[in-house]
Amino acid sequence: MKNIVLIGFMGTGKSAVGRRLAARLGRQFVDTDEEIERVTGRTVAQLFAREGEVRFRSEEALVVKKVAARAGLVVATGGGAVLTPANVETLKQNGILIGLTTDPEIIFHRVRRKKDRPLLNGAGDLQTRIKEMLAARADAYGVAEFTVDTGRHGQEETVELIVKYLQERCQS
Ligand code: SKM
Repeated sequence: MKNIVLIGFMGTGKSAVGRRLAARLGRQFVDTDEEIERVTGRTVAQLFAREGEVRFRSEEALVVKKVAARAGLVVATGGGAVLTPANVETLKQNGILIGLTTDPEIIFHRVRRKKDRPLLNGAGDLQTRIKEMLAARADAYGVAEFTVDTGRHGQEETVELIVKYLQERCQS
């Protein structure tokens, strides 16, 4: 059984939807950011601050390989995991890539008070930063074979849309 892999920008709801989707399908849920924190004993923010993004990305690549070696999981990936083509290849080998997206304004409202997203905590206007990052990453998130806008659909509805897509995919 293939993994179901959620990809998309920070604040699109990958972890919350992933947890609900896993419960709905009776599958195990893995969040790659949480797994990195478990393995390294550091928070994502600490890893970025103390050891830099390069170290974080190498831990992320290791976790991606580990989850892809397992089957039947629902996986929520970190927002930048699919920026590395090798991660995409690895995740696709045994996984169905599902995208979550929404408008920059909605993302801004969801993430503005969070302090655990180092790439959003830099200098400058947060809304502009989100817009620029989303535009720069559009192609990377385009690898998803099915995408849901979580600004238009609530979490339960998003789960049901994904389940329906998976059922139809299975039948075709
Ligand atoms: O994986 C974390 C980390 O903060 C980097 C990131 C990104 O590049 O979009 C998203 C988060 O999930």
